Amino acid sequence: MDINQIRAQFPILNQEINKRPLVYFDNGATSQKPLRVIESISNYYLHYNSNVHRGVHTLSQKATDKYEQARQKVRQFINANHSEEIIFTRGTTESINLVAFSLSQNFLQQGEEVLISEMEHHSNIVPWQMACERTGAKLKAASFDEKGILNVEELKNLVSEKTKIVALTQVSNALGTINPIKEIIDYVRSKNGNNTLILIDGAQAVPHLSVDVQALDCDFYAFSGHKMYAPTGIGVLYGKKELMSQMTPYQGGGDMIKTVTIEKTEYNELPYRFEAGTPNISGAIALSEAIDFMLETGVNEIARHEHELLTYATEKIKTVSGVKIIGEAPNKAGVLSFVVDGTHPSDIGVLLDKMGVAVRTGHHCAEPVMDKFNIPGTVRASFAVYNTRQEVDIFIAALEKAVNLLR
Ligand code: 7TS
Repeated sequence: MDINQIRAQFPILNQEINKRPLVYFDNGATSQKPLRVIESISNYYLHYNSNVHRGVHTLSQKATDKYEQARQKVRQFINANHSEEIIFTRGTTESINLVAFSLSQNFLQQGEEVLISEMEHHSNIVPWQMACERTGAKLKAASFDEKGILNVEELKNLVSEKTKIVALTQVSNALGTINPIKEIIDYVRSKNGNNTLILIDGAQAVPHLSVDVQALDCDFYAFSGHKMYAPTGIGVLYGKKELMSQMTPYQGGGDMIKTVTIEKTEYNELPYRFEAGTPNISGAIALSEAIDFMLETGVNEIARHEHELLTYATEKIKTVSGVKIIGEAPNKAGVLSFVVDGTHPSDIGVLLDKMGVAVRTGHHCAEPVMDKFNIPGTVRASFAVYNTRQEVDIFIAALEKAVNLLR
């Protein structure tokens, strides 16, 4: 992998922040976009902007073709069986809300249970709390240990005949932990067959690992475009066809219907029954371009590079006095969360920014994780394909300076 050639594709990286070269380590929040992704959006608006699935005219047909080709691209990327199983959404949050809302209409019932973990992002907690409030079902959560490793045995013990839904993150955004989701899915299937539905939150996984939804045998898989080099406002819900075709639509409106009378509506087929209204057409097309970028770079190469940066940064940060890493699972994606004795994470974040280094500070929308460690938040450096060891060196030097200033 030629890192200079990769960096050249991300013009935004070539700038100074507070008179220092930008070091962008906030990829867990959102990644930067390569030029080809940005150009795919302007190309759409310059040459074939039009609404999809509606017009007989040439531009509308072209827009529709490109939008549907993007669906095919996503299908191949995660190895779904059918393109109807790919629903375009605004992102992971909307994908999970769609499933939680729809299942609370005609699947989940009083006395049944939804099982999550304590390391979920709020968007894989709150929609299930809402679904439980609507139905009278109960939310249960498996814990994790002081290293940030999911207590898999505890989770398995929480699976009973009452468990209707298991919703788990593949990679924790706050800890970096990669969970053994295949082992968990296999266990749930062996115990409850298809009676328990399984949703995987792949927001932090898809940008870093190759994903095969058929091999996983999950029922739903949710992810966001903007963390994998695509724009904001586009995301994906994968759902098994047999299931999704029986589920109640999440939103009503144009495109999701077959026929409408004032008295009654017949819903459209998949995937359209879950895509009410004009979708994010340019976003889907740009997501397809981002997938091409990832495939051409090599998903395994990206993972290897990020893992190398994580290992290097983890070693180096241990030399900074007072640093405690939050999340020390042996199997981690490129997330380095930490606190420093006697300092507040946001003070560190502000000082790092003054030295050109962008990190995220706070609870990372995972408050139960912070509660567990009894901390208000962490500083989080998270890596992407374009980051370098030199940037890690700059970050560590800046961190040392920040810590000295704050003490
Ligand atoms: N699930 C996980 C594991 C996430 O990390 C995020 C976003 C979401 C769901 C929600 O994704 P969205 O695209 O719908 O917002 N995580 C973060 C983060 O760590 N910093 O900013 C957003």
